[in-house]
Formats: sequence, C-alpha cells, structure tokens
Amino acid sequence: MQPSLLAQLTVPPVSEVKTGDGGLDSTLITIVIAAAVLVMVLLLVRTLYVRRKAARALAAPKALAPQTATAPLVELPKVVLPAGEAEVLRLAEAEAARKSAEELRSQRAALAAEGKGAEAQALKDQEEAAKKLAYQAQKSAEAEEKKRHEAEREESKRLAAELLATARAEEAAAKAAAAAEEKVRIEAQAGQTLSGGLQKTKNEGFMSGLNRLFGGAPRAIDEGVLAELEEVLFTADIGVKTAQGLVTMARDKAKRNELASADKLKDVIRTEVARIVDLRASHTLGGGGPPHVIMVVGVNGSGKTTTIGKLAAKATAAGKKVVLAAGDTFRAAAAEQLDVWAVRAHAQLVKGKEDSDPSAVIFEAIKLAKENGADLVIADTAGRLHTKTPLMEELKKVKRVIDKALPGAPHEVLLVLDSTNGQNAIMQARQFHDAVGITAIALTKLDGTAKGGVIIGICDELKLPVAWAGVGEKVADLRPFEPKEFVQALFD
Ligand SMILES: Nc1nc2c(ncn2[C@@H]2O[C@H](COP(=O)(O)OP(=O)(O)OP(=O)(O)O)[C@@H](O)[C@H]2O)c(=O)[nH]1
Ligand SMILES: [Mg+2]
Repeated sequence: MQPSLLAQLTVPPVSEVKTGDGGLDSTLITIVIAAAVLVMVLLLVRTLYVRRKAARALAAPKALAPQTATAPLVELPKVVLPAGEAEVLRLAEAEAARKSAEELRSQRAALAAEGKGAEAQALKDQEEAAKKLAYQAQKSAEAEEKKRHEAEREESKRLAAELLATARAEEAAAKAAAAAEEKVRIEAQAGQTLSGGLQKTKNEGFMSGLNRLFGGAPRAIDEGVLAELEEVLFTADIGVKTAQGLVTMARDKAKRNELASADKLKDVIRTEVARIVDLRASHTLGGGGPPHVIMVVGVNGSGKTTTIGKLAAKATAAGKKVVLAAGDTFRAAAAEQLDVWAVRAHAQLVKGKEDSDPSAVIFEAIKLAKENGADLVIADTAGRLHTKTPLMEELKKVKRVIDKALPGAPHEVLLVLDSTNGQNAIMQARQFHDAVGITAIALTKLDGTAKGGVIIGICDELKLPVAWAGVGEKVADLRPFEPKEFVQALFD
C-alpha cells in the first residue's frame, strides 16, 4: 500500500533517524553537550570571580575609613585569663578517665593473651564506658575553654575602648591647650593704642595746625583768627563740606559774641567733632544669622584681606567658629594671602579657582558655614576687576547671592578705606555706599599717615560709623574705633 501524503510528511522520532553510523552520532552529540556545559561553567566561575573582586574593592576603603588623620589608633591588647574551676575539673576528669581506659585496655590484652575471652570481654565494656566519660569530660572542658576565650576577647575590646577614650581625651586636651596658648599669644601682642596710631595726625596733620592757632599766648577772636582757622581746616583732610561747616559755626558764634578767646574756640570745635564722630558701630562680629555674615569691600590695596585676617583672629580668640570666603578670585595671590591668615587665625577657608565666579565661592562658604554650625563668615571681595563688568555691578551681584545663600545676609557690609588717601577716601566711601549700602567702615594705615582727620569727614558727610581703626600690621593693631577715645587722642 502506498503511504499517505501526511505519513510521508511526518518527521520520524529521533530514535528512528538512521544515518550511516548510529554510534558516531551519539558520541558527537555527547561531545557538543559536554563542551557547552564546560563553557557555561567557565563563564559562571569568571562572573563569580569578577563580582568578588568588585566586592573586595568596595569593602577596602570602608575598612580604612575610621582611620582618619587625627583619630588615634589603638591596638587590641592581649588578654589572658586563667582557666576557671569548672574547666580545670573537667580536664582532670577527662585525664583520669583516659588513664582508666588505658589501664583497662592493657588488663584486657593480658586476659586475652591468657585465653580468658569472657573476662576480657567484660573489661571491654568498662573500657568503652571510661573512653566515653573521657570524651564527654574533654568536650565539657573545651566548652569552658571557649567561654574563657570569649571572655578574653570581650575584655580586650573593653580595654581597647578605654585606651581609645583616653587617647582621644588626651588629644582633645592637647588641642585645647594649644588653642588657649594661641589665644594668649594673640592677646599678648599688645599692639598700638589708637592714640599711638594717631600720633602723625596729631603732630603733623590738621591738629598740629589747630594747636599752633590755639597754643601760645591767649588771643582774642577776631577776623584774623577766623581766617587762620579757615585755612587750617580747608587744608586738613576732613573734607571741604565738614571744614565749611566748622568755619561757619565758628563765625556764627563769634558774631554772637559767644567766643571769649581762641581757647574757647578750640573747645567748640572739639565738641562739634565729638558730636560728628559719635556714630555707634557694633564690634561684636555677631548678632545676625547664625552665621553672622560680613561682606568686606574696598579698592585694591586698601587693606581688606589684612583686616579680614585680623577680624578672624579676634573672633576665633573669642571662641567663635569662623569661615573665610576668598571672594577675590581675580588674583591668585589674594586667596593665598587669605589662606595664610586663615591658618594663623584657625579659621576655615573656602576658595575657588582663579577667575572663578566670586559669588559662587561666597555662596559655598555660607553653605559650608551653615552645615558646620559656624558663627561667622567673612567674605573678601576684589578691589579691581580685569573683566568688562564694572566692580560695583559685581559687588551688587555678590550681595544678592549672599542674601540667596542666607536670607537677610550680609548682616554687615564693611568698607575698608586706606586713610593715607585722605579726602579721596570720602569719595570712595560714597561710591561704595551708593552701590552696596555700607554699614560700617574700617579705616586702615592710620599709623602711617597724618590724614587721620578723614574720619571726621566720613562720619559727617556719609553718616557712616567707623567701626575699626587699623594702626599697624599686628592683629591687636586693629582697634575697635571708640569716638570718645578718638576725640581725646586728638585734642587732649
Ligand atoms: N601700617 C599698616 N599697614 C597695613 C594696615 N592694614 C593693612 N596694611 C598693609 O597694607 C597692605 C595691603 O593690604 P591688603 O590687606 O593686601 O589689601 P587688600 O585691600 O586686600 O588689597 P587687594 O587684595 O590688592 O585688593 C599690606 O601690606 C598690609 O600689611 C594698617 O593698619 N597699618
Ligand atoms: Mg586682598
């Protein structure tokens, strides 16, 4: 019969497939399967190896992490405890049972040699019992020994923790002692008094002119005296407007016959100067925030960085945590100079790359100060730019960004002015004040100039208080400016 079409198309089962040599076929299939299995096993081994290597690499830094540069390292001390009563007893029991088993074994051997099989068999049971007892006693002794080693490890850990705590306490005490020493050192740098720093202004500046006028024999107030006063004041560095005000006041009083003599005129000017400079400024370096943020501005070379360093040293000596922001990114040397002060003052410094955005650096510094619970941030800024952006525009931006970093900040905008610039300092102060709203002034280099009278002009024209007076290069040479002390130093 002819097979149906369907039957012709049906594929026969594998077992029915016949080729020339059935034995060779099955060998080939076996080889292929074996090769595939081998490849899979190799791949699996490789994957496991790679994973383990990666896991080890990840684990490595974790193991090192606690060993920070400052954390003292303590080795685990070796602790050896004597064996306890139970352990000794169990060991003795095991030893005695072993001996007994040994004796029974030799007795049994002797009996067997004498052909006393039944007696030897009886001893065999006793020997087994002794061996069992020895084994159990040995196990109990080992358990006791394990407990003892565990106790040794615990004691070792406890001792290590104790040693670590002692080492940490010693390290903290050493740090505190060093900080206290530094504080004493900074305080011991006596520095100049304000009066000492104003010597040139007193002996060569406008005060020397006034003293010439009022010194010597008593003089009646006449037009000659008033003309001389006008000349002295207009050539002084107190500014035209202030000089004008003082002269007008003197003339008015003379007209009203309120001035009996030139001495009286000196008193009147003293009182008026005292009134003008009596603008109170805060010297606390705090009150805002926290952190309290001071933005420091001023033309290049006015003494910004030096003043920041001195303020930072004062604040850290008073126990404050200080962060300095190297916002003058236009000169590489500016950040380096601030770095030196930061180290000296034990303050933290945040700096960016040269020519990086000053606002970004200051933003980062405030962020860090907030995270670290710092009390004070003092931000340095550039005094001159190499870019097309005008300096005042850049400073306005810095101020806006500070407010973004900490709403309400900066709490102080300190303008650093070089007193040797005389009346030009008044003009600078006006420009900075218009741009960023100055809250106080630090007047530097009073020790090297006769133009200290500029303080009077600044206070009079801008109604801005002078908070700090720089009278030298040492930390202590930055004096809190006290209006009364200033007037006394000049007039008495
Ligand atoms: N004698 C004296 N020198 C001072 C005083 N304050 C600052 N100086 C010096 O003035 C020079 C300039 O001071 P800096 O602090 O670098 O001035 P700056 O405003 O930061 O300058 P730039 O970074 O260039 O904008 C330095 O040599 C300071 O030592 C002071 O009160 N008395
Ligand atoms: Mg500087």
